[in-house]
Amino acid sequence: MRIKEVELRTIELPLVRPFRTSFGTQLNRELLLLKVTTREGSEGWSECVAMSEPLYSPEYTAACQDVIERFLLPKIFLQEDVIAEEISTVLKPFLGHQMSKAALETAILDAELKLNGISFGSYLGSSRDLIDCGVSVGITSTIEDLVNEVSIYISEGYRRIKLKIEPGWDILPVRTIRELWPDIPLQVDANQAYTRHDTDLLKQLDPYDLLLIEQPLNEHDVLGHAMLAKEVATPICLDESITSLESARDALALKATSIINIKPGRVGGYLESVKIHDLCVENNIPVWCGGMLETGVGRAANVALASLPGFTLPGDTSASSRYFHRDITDPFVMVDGQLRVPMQPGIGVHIDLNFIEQITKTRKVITAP
Ligand code: NPG
Repeated sequence: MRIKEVELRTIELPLVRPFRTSFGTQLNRELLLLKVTTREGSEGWSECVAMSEPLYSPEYTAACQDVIERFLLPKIFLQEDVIAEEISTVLKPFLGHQMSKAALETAILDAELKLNGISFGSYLGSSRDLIDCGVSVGITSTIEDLVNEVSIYISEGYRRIKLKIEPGWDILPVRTIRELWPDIPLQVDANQAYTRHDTDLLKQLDPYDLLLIEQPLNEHDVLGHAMLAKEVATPICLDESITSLESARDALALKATSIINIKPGRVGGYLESVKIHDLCVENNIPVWCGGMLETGVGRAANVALASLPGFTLPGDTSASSRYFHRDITDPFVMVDGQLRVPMQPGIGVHIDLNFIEQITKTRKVITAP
């Protein structure tokens, strides 16, 4: 393919309710949306999952736009023939910036698959039409608010609940939810809020039959996770620490993680995600698909990824209504706790351009030389 132009837009959507994690509170979702138009007449869409501030990872929306415009796109424009599977190699000289690279690769892959009439799911290796949905529940002001929110999700049919935790908001919320719903698959996510000194505290989660504790320690403390994993009975699952196939391989070798959360943005794209999936399948390590408060554009591709055979645990792949009053695509509607994998070519969803126009903060079109 030859690229004709790339449109970079920042959009902002209010969240249906504030989402508090150990690193901050989100009221809105600001994100960068990419549209790649090719000379062959195909259009590819993606969203860059970085947040507006570098709190979850070092990347943030404005920096992503900058690195895409300043370094990544000029490099891609030099390619005679742009092929999605070659993008990560082409961009390898630029260090880091996984979310920016993932966004570009995904938009190009979407354009390519649309041109060839292939859906994301079949291209990635989907093994089912429906995926199980989990939901991630933020830290609330009171236990009562938490119970109310979890009750809503359970009545909507979510098949797994994930509670955000931090020091001071851990044992009590977990005990409360477990006592009220003894059978619901339950897990927790600390987003790096604890240290190696908190081992005894984290051991106190063991009686509550959790599926996993996600990223309790700093992303760089892979050894600390391996040490912790020997002490606690609940499986440790890494998120922020896994930024590539190599880091996944190392974390598994160290026994720092026994389950992996695969987030395509965090690891540089869907192709790298499939490689991590394959590595985990070879090693009998369950994986699940993480979420970054995506709109329907990112969700479509995530749902396709989550339908690969190694994704044996429900992901943070919730219905559009969990996040937004109105989505920028046809909404993802959950039926009986499941979402349907889009079957149309590419990401396979209809994009609501009128609505996108209404929520656009900035728009820039970069034309290939
Ligand atoms: O359902 O998309 C979702 C949110 C899932 O909890 C979730 N994401 O640390 O995994 C995380 C967390 C997150 C949200 C991280 C926003 C960064 C930004």
